[in-house]
Amino acid sequence: MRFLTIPSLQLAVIFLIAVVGMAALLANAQSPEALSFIFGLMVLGFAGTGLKEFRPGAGAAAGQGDPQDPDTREARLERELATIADLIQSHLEASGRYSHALAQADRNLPVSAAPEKVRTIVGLLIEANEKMLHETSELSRNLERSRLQVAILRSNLVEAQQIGMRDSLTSLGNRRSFDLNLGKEIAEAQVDRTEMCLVMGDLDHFKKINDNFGHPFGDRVLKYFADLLLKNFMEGAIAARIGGEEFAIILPETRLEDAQRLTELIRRQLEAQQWMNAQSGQLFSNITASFGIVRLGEKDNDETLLRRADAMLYEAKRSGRNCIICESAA
Ligand code: GH3
Ligand code: MG
Ligand code: MG
Repeated sequence: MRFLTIPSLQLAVIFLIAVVGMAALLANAQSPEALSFIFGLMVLGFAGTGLKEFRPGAGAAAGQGDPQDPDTREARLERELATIADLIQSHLEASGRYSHALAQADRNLPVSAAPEKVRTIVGLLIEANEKMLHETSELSRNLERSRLQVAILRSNLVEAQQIGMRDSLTSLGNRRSFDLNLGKEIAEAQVDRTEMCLVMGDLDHFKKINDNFGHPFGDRVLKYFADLLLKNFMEGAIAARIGGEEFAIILPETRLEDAQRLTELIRRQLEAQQWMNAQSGQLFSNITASFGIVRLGEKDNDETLLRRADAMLYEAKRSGRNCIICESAA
């Protein structure tokens, strides 16, 4: 077999190198592995924003423990992200080695290369390309595994955050969720110029109830009271347990008269509820609660509104308990 003249041979080999290189790039770009690699980069971006959302500080506040602890969800997520970063780094290094092999082949190709030498160089190039393809598919598998891990860890974190906002006994929002909601609802009501009320309720002589009937019975009363709040306040109301036997209900788009009417329904149902003394089997029905209600003013903020609602509740206790004091009537 005759070979081409020397300048044409050189051109042909350079062309061959370019074709092999392009083929490798195209193979990589069109293969699912390459897409997975790009997807992996997206995962890194997505996970990066996730980290912003789940600041270790916020996680710890939500009861998820010390982020330095190797077993926390944040720590596991960070380890997984570090693995992804390492995988991408190793892929970049492999790409660098591949480019280097191509450049080397180009340099090693003398102007008057013998056919044998050309064949060897092309063989080396094919080998480098195969190695590159193998490493890319390995990377793709590892990235997919990491992507799944990140998705699981992320969903666990969201769940943990939600649990951190809920009171485990009553399933109402806790103090933390109440504080967040109150600021948000006040801002919305002031921008939209809608009415908003805040109700604070506290079970009367609850310490005595615990002392007389035991803590588990007290817990039952707390749950019952929380259910009353959920049943009676309309959709949109945000009820929270903000202390031991203290509750707060944010009522967006609600007039003071309506807030008072609904609270009165709750007060009466609690007062009328029959309970059984587990020891004696006797029925009794004197478990009650006191309430304070305020309406949001133009200049109110969460602190002033809460302070005034607390003052109304205090007034209700002072007035003999089992009653509601509205700010306007105070
Ligand atoms: P007042 O009418 O003035 O509100 O009197 P009170 O006895 O209800 O108020 P006090 O603050 O003296 O007592 C509150 C009690 O609530 C004391 C505490 O043991 C009880 N408590 C707080 N958290 C829980 C809980 O999760 N379960 C039970 N069973 N009791 C709780
Ligand atoms: Mg009380
Ligand atoms: Mg109290």
